[in-house]
Amino acid sequence: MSTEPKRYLITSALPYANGPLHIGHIGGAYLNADIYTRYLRSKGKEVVFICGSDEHGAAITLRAKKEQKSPREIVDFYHQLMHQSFVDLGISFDEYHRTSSEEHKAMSQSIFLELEKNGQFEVETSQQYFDEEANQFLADRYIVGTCPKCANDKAYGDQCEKCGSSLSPMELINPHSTLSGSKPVLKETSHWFLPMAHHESWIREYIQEGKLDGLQHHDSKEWKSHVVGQCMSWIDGGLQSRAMTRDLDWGVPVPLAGADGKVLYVWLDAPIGYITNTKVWADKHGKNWEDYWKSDDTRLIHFIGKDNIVFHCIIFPIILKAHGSFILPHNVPANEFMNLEGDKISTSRNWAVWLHEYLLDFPERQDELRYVLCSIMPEQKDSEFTWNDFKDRVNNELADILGNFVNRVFVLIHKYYNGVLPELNGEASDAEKNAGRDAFTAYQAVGQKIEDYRFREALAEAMNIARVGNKLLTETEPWKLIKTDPEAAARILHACVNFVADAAFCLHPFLPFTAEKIRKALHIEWPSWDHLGQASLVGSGHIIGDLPILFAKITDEEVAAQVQKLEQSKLASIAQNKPEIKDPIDFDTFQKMDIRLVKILEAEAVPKTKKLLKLKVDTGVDQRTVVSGIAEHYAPADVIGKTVLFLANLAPREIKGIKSEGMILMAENAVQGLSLISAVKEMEAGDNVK
Ligand code: B3M
Ligand code: ZN
Repeated sequence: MSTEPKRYLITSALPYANGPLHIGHIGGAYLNADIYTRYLRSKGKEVVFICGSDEHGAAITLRAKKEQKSPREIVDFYHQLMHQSFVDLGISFDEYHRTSSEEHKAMSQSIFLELEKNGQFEVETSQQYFDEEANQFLADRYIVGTCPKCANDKAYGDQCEKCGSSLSPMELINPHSTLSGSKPVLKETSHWFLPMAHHESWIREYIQEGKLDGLQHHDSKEWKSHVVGQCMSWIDGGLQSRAMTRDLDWGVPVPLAGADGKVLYVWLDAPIGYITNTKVWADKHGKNWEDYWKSDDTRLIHFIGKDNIVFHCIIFPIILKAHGSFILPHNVPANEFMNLEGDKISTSRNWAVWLHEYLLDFPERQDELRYVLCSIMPEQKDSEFTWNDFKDRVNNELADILGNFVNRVFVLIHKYYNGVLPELNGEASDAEKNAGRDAFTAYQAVGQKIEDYRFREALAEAMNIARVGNKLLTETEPWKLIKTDPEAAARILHACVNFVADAAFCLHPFLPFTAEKIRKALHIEWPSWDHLGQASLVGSGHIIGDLPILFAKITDEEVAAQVQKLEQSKLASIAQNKPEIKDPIDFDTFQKMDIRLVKILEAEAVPKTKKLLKLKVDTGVDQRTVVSGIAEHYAPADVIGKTVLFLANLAPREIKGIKSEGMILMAENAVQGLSLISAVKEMEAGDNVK
């Protein structure tokens, strides 16, 4: 369906109201959607941009429990914080509502009832874990046990975060409730299941071929390959029935008799939030929400992160189609993940750059963050944010290329023409013609790249307009020509002020604050996107104003302060997240371990490995070889001569072809990494530890 739609409905994933927003969220599903929407608005399209807080599910109740607050207090706090941060960053939602609202309860219940009426659910009775002390059924996340795949003893009922396996609570070994710590019992409960397998054939065609009901719906080649790939492997793995209700006391109540204590599954209610929030917006603006959700000439696009792909490409479309009257997404341009300073962003470990903190630490510098996050957006693969890179991009690109160009042009026009744009006379030189052509090519590319969801390249093209202008100034030196060939100087500065306007215009979806400053200083209005290039934005006789400072450089001190803040948060999280004491063992088991001090006699790196050192140690009774994974923390020379803790009777293992007898014992945390352990008094190799 490549025909022009009548209107666009753009959504960004509804963030859970269980914590603040971080840069990974922004680069994943909000900044790209905002750029896309601002671009469409500038083309004069009818577009509505919808988001809101996702306020249900175990994500919320778990947070509430941790903070000893009610779920309501949690969502009220984070809804407000997130909404304000979005506004402050210039993410231009038309509506930001919430799923704990009355409007949403009404919308999601009515959709549930319609599905129920259409016979789309199968009610199944099954055994589920129940906590007798807390007197409630346990959501998957409330059950912890040992992972059957990797033996991690802190695996959750839905997933093991250590090995990444997705699990069901029944698979956990030795499950216990996180509410009371007790061992849960199995108890019978009924739920409304969506039999997804019934929908397999059309959903496969929809994803793989872009067809719906035999008609071309979208071009699946326009979908990102990682999105299609993830969906197909899910479909190929067999679509399982999924419960659309839960036994929980926080959520949208199931609107049926006999369903007391049951709520809608959060992944049923949350995407319906897009619909509710569209209706909330439409009601405020005298529009009909159904035009946006039930009319084939609407183009629906979901911006999300890769962890939400199957929900938006498979489960929600099945719900929409099963309901009968809704349209399906035209595209779901999911992004991958953004890492931070060499590590995964993690809310629980507090390893993140929090948006509200950035906005406080760098007031009025939203566009700097928008610029960098767009430049490193994880469109096709995971990417990484570092503060040094942030500094380099702001200083070397925003300040030195864009800021410098705009500033030079304003200074020269004020200096030579008192701010009044000169007349055009004489024949343009090749340099001028080339610059005009290059700028035109660049701004045509910006729009095309945005439409292709290639926001990094689109931004680079927009910046190229400033590069073209800088190059023209450097090549032609109008400050010299002003004496020898004033007509040429006038033409060049005339062209350059228009490059400033064009660059600012093309950058406005990306850098709305900066573009607005430039627009105001130029005393112009923006054209429609499609009119750009047809006529100059700034003509002879036009008077320009004063330019405020666009970008201040990021200093080394600012970078150091941010890096230090991250390190401190890591320290604090280490203090909070000490490993729990393991299950008891008896004294005999302990006695079986031969722990002693050994002296390291020799050490060398194991070739072709990064982590391993081959050590020769003196155990007091023999000398032996042991391979130890400490090479990233200790150089060979640093360990020779040290007397350290050792487990001597670990069964020998072969590591990289070397027979390793025993194990050097080490302390570990996330800041120091690994540390050898020595005795407090002067002791000797072979001394027993008990
Ligand atoms: N709240 C998951 C997330 O924040 C979920 C998205 C809902 S979109 C309808 O990653
Ligand atoms: Zn595991």
